[in-house]
Amino acid sequence: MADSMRVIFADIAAQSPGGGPLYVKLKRIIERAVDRGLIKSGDALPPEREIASMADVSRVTVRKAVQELVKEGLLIQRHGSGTFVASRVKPVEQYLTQLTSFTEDMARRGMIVRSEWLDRGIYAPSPEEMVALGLTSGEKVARISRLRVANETPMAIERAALAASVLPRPEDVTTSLYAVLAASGNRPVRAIQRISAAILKENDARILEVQPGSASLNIERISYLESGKVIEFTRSIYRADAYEFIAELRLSGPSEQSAEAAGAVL
Ligand code: 16G
Repeated sequence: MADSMRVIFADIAAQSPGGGPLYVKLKRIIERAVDRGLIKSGDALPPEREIASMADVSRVTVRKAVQELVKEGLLIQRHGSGTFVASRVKPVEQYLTQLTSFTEDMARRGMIVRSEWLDRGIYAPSPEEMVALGLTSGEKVARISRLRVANETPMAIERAALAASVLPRPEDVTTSLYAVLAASGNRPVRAIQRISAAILKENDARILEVQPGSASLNIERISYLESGKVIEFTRSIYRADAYEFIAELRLSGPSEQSAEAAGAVL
């Protein structure tokens, strides 16, 4: 790794001929190395002083190039652990028409799914959970919070809450929550989703391996059983660069009729 880094950063003048500030040349060299896969997603960049010595430029030049690339999202900085190549993803296109689970969505695309547990247990519900899930006082809530990863790219943080009576043992969820719910006849058949834009704070950005301040799509899903009973209240934080939500829109019945009527008048 050290040798390949030396090759990448050696002789900036020869690798990036022409005029222009040195930091721009250094920036281009890092971009090219990432494009060619010489430095991969998740790889750490050598410390600033090492790059400065390999490239024979000042540390100020290195800092400026790195800062620009952090701003552009190619690199991320983690306090205390250094600078890394951000994980780059081709956005997943998600149609807002069917009630599917993360496992199903990703499997359909041939992606390999895994989750990292952030929290799992039975708790006293928050007032918001009590209202959303229609819990009575004394009832407990099962919470499962996971980082959802597809093809080794962190995609979303999902914090699901269900009545403890529905999911008495949260540890039963090993891969798919919806598979566990289906096994007990509690798989939701309908859901309402609210999607809003937000900016990632330090902690969630670190978990999702993006720079703090990056955009996210925050989704709140309330899912229902056929009977109308609420089964799941989930708040998710999706990386905005990893998802595109697509909805098909159609002219609705009444306006279609009024459009026809307008046509008749004309
Ligand atoms: C989806 C749902 C989430 C649900 C999860 C179950 C959205 C925004 N959220 O990610 O509410 O809990 O699927 O996935 O689509 P699983 O069955 O793979 O655990």
